[in-house]
This record gives sequence, structure tokens and C-alpha cells, in this order.
Amino acid sequence: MRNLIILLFCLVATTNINAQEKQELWYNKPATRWEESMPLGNGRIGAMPDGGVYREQIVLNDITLWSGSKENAVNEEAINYLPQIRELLLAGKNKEAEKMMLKYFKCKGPGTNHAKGANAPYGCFQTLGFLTINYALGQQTKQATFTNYRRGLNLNDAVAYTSFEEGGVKYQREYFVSHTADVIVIKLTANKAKALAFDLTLDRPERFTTYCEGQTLCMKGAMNDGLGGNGMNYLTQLKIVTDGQTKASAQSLAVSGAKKAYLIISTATDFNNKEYKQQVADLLAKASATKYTKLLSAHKAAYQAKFNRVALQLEVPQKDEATDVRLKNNLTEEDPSLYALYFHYGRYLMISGTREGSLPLNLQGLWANTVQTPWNGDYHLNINMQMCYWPAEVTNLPELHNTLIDFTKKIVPSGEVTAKGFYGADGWVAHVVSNPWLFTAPAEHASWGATNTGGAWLCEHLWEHYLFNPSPAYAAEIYPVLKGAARFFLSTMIAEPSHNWLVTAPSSSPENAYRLNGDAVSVCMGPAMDTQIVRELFENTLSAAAVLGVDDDFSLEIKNALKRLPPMQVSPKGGYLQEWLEDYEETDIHHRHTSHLYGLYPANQMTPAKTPELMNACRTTLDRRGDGGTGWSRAWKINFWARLKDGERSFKLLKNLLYPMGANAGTFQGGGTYANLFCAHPPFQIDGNFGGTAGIAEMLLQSHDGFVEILPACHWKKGSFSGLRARGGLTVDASWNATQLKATLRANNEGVFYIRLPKLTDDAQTLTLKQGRKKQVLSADNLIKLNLKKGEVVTLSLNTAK
Ligand code: FUC
Repeated sequence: MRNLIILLFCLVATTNINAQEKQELWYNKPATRWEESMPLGNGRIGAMPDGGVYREQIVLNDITLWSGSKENAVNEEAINYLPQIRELLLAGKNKEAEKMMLKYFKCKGPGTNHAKGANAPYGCFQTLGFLTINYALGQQTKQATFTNYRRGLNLNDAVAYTSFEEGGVKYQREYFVSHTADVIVIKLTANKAKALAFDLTLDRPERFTTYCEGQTLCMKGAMNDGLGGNGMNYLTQLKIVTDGQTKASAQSLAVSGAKKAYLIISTATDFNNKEYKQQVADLLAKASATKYTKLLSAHKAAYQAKFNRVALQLEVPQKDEATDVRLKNNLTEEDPSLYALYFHYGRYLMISGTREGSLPLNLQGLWANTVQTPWNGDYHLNINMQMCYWPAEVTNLPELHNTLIDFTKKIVPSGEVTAKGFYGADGWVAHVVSNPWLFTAPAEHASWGATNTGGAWLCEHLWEHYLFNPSPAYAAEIYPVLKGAARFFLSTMIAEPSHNWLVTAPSSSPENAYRLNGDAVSVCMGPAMDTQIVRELFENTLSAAAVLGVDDDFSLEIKNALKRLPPMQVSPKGGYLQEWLEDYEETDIHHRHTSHLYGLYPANQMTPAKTPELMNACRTTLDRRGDGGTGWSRAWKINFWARLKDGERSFKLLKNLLYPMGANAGTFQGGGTYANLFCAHPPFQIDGNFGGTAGIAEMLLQSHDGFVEILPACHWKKGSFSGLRARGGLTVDASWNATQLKATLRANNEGVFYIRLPKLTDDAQTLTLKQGRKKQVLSADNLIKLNLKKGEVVTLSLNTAK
């Protein structure tokens, strides 16, 4: 027998495999650019201090601060051209179809305004502004005479700090965005009486007024609504609690003769919030009347309740070395714990960047230092917004997934108007771009803006949340959203002429183009990604209907349509998976989107068990695309390779994702990572941070193929994690080295769980299992089956036999 099995029946140990170790980003000089400063946030408001010694800038953010306004983007003439566009596609005249789309099948108005929507109705996510502090220090020479400088961000308690000595005085600053008091808190101290003096102002590049009300510094203004008027209003207030003297001037506050000072910043907008002014004043009053130690301990406790759910160590404990130096050194000398730090940072960014009841993470998370953010800092629905939420379930932050789920529910009415207005269709649809004003129309340029599976892709997240947290009540809540999305495709897909397959038309494969009769064309029918998303949407809708025991007729309609979806096609000439219905040649072989592998990840349509014949086609596809690309593109590829069970290639992509920006002859071109570990598209775009975090999790634990697989694509020779979650409702802890794996499995739900264990060596392995009851069998492919009650815990230990 290949695997020798020993079963033990005894009481279960429930200890955590590894406690949380210190996770910190730190630097020995102030930030010289924004992407070196430390992001802080509580899911609603954010702050990024640069740690400047004499002059410090703290970039402020509010996740709801958007210009623009609600618009009706239905272009009434578009629908008249839909039949002709489809006719052209059916006749193979794709270029002509595209020309017609470019002219007629687009939103009314400027759409995203070519990603410069700050002053258009579409709007953009903007920085709230800057808090600038000028410090009077030591001899006030303003020469850089400081010593012992260090600044950093402690991920364990979500607090940033700066410390240094100047003129014989030790200065310390501490910054956090309170998860409980909902204000920004900054503590400034000197170790000598009266050594602390500074003045400060609030401003932003446009649309603001600053003034003092007594000793409270205020900034207020209104965003451009995109129609020439005032849109969203905001108000920011800052108060100082100090043992020194505070003086208010017209637009600034000054403190002198102090040993310590606490700055409290309260801010809000009137986005769905009529009482915002009162809210700002109340939060400010309450926090400034609370002791700093209390503010800090409450903040830490609330943050840690989420952060401490997961621990991870890769090979060795964290190094105490400056983060920018580690990032560079990692190019030549492997630093495994840097990847663990990156993983923890991803969870940190999610806990700090979004919270229940607030808006979802945008392209910037919630951090921006400009008025016109790249791509409007919006919600891109053809990969980017969804990628931000990939780690939510597996890394144990399911409640934060709700911000995306709520957003999806909210865009349905707008999506219904778009479905009717552009397609005369039932149900709802969202295309490529969206915003808090709930834009769902095709964007202004059909080459990238007309893919119509953006909303359907969001629906995947609704069902994933169910898979990780099975609950019929939740299924009932989301079923109408899934059904509405499915209805749209049932009423809009057309039969293509060669096989009578049902396909989306018109559409495109995210943002790629192909060659046809010498032209570069994007518009097509039935791109592989659309088919995969629609298949998944249909299957998930059927599953939800089955859980609820409803809608037999509708389910039958879906089942019939499912039979007519195109199969996945492997190119006869190249062995890759076809991106389009026809085996077109792509204009950019290294294109950043690898949309036709949607079925491999995030979906589960291609797996070694289900479609062994397609695994090679996926590999060939990825080899053609290469291992470069924008930040998020590299992050996606980590996950693809993990699903192909290739830990080494996943690792290569992870390393590429952590390519230090600026290392390439000082240029900031090409994807990678900035000194503050923000992902570089470039520019900064946060999706890659989350895609990378999800990728590391995917290397350690998978559960998309009917079983839970421990270490399916692990590059690291030893390590440990705790608190990762699997579909079906299982929490997994594991520690491993070359000869042993120990794991603890906790069932959050009653169920039958299949667990696949790694092959430590090709030799026989010994399994010791502590479940306290039934006997278990380790099959030839290392699978075990567990019937678990809710709350039940199983520990197991797998050893090489020798
Ligand atoms: C997608 C990508 C771009 C960029 C933008 C925000 O459309 O193709 O690279 O990430 O979103």
C-alpha cells in the first residue's frame, strides 16, 4: 500500500498553530513621493503622512468624495442600430459593426470623458486635500540636522509613526484613523518641555475655503457636479488638544511652547448623508474629549478583531530591515518573509480601505493625492474592482465583501434602465465602468467600453460569498439579483451561424483587439470570457434556485440555454485557449488582460479534475502572454498558475509583482511595487495588491473543485498559516516543512468535506488524524473525507514514513 494510514481516536486540540508576529513597514528617511508614504484608513476616511521632519504633508481622503452627479446615460438612438450591428457581426463584417458601434452604440454624453471625468457628469474620486504642518525645530536652521530618523507603519495595530532627534530633543509622532471614533488622530510629542511648536493649514488644489471657528480649523467646499454647478459638499474640521498655547489665524492654527499636542480631524461629505455637518462636529467633539490612550486602545481592539484572524509565516520570521531596502534586495537575494509582509499588507489595506455600509474599494482603494485620479479612480468591472475583493473570503474578511455585494444590489435599477434602453431587454446589465452614481451604460468608446458582462462578473461575488458562508436567507437576498442578470442574457444572446451556439453580441474581449482582413478590431460576438461568465452566472442562478426551491420554469429555461453555450475551444494552430469564437490573431500577444482564462480563475470551469484536456491549453495561453504586464495583470497570473498547481511559476509572477519601482535604471515604467508596497500599474492602482494577496492564499489553500486542497501550489519549503477559509465553511490552520504537515480544520457549518493533502515526497506518507470519532481513509490521490458537525475541530498530521 502506497500510503500507510494510522488512525487515532482521541480528544481534539484546538490551539492556534501560530500566533501573530510583528508586521511592520519602515524606512529611515521621510517619503520623497506620495507612493512612499504610509496609508491609514478606517474604510471611510484615510490619511497618508509623509513623515517630513520640518514640513510634513498628510494627504487626506474620504471614500465618498466624488465629483459628478447622477446622469441618464441612455442614448436613445443606440437601440435602433442594434439589429444592424448584429447583422453585420453575423455576416462576419466585424469592422463595419465596430464602426457603427463607435458612432451610435455608446452612452449619451461624454461617459468617463476618456478617463478625465473630474469635471464631467461621470465625475471622479478625488483627494480630500492636504494637512500641511510646519514644525519649528531646534535651532530652526531648516538644515537637515536630524538624526536617528525612523518612520513606519505597524500592521498589527494600524498605527503609523515618525521619530527622530533634532537639536538634542527627541520627537515622536503617532498617526491612526480610528476604527471606532471615526476621526483621524495624530499625536505629536517632544521629550523636553516647550520644545514642540508648529503651525498647520488645510487645503486642496481647488474648490475649498479654509477658515477658523474659534480654535477649530475648517475646510469646506463643493465638488463640480459635471453640469457646471455644485455637486457633493464636504466639511473638514481640525482641533488641537495641547499643553502649549494654540493661536488661530484666518486660515491656520499655531501651537507653541508645547511638549505634546493631539490633532483630531473630522470629515464627511453629504453623499447619502444630509446631516454631515452635525456628524463632523459631533465626532470632533467626542474624540477631542476622549483621552488619547482610550482612543488608541479602542481603535486597536476594533482593528485587531479583523486583522488577527489570520497569521502567516513563510520560511522565516519577519526581518527587521527597512522595507524599501528589502524590496530592492529581494531582486538578488530571496527574502521569503517579504511575501508574508505583502500578504498581511493586503489584508491591512482591505480592513483600512473599506467597511460595511460604506462605498466599495475603488481603483485607489480610498487613497488619492490628486483631483483627477487615474481612470477617475472608478469601478472598472472587467477585472479591477472584482480583483480588489478576491482575498475577502479566503483571508477571513467576509463582512468586507459585503461592500461589493451591496454595491451590486444598488446598481440593479440603473442596470435595468440600461438593459431596456440599449437592448430592449429584460433584467439588468452593467458594462465596463461604474461609479457611486451607478453608471451602467456602455462607455464612450466601443473598443473597450461595450463588454456587457461587467454586472454578471459582479454576480460571481454574490455567489462566492454564499459558497464560503452557506445560508438560505442570504441566498434568498441575492437570488433576484442573479436572476435579473441571467434574464438579461437570456433575452439578448443570439445564435451564431456556424454552430447555432448562443453568444453575447455585440461585445468584446476586455480590452484586446484581433486582426481581421488587415484591420485591428475589438467588437465581436461571443468572446470566450463572456461565455464563461454567462455559464457561471447561469449555473449559480440554478444553484440558488435549487437552495430556495423556487422557479422551476425559469430554471428550465436556463438549463436549455446552458446546453447551447459555445464550448471552450483550443486553437488547432497554436494549442492555446481561443480568446474569440474564431481563432483570430490578437494584435497584442502580451496583452495585460487574459480574459479567456476567467474560467480558470476566478471561476472553476477549468480544473485538472473536470477538464484535464484544457490544462495544457491554459499553460500555452499563459506562456504566450508572458510573465510581465501591469501590476494587476501579474497578480492575476499568480492565481492562474496556482490553479494550474505550479507553485514555482506562481512564485515567479509574485516576484515580478514585487519588482521595485525605480529599480530599472531609475524609471517608473512597467508593473511592480512602490516603496510603500502599493501596487504599480503604473501608476498606483490598488487592485494588484489584493490580487497578489489572493494569489499567495491560492498557493496555500484552494477549495474550488469540490474539495479543500492544502498547499496546492506552495513554493515555500516551510511555513505556517492560520485562519484561512475554504468554501463550504471550513477554517484551516497549517504548518509544514519537508517531512511534515500539521493542520487544524474547523467546521463553521455542518457538512461533508473532502480534503486533499499534499504529497510531501514520492515515498509513503503516514497520516495521523484526530477527530475523536470516525475512521478515515487516505485515498491514493491523498483525499480524505470528513463528516463534520458545526463547530467541530479536526487535527491531522502527515509525515513522510521514513
Ligand atoms: C482596465 C485595464 C487598464 C486599467 C484600467 C483601470 O481597463 O485594462 O489597464 O487597469 O482598467
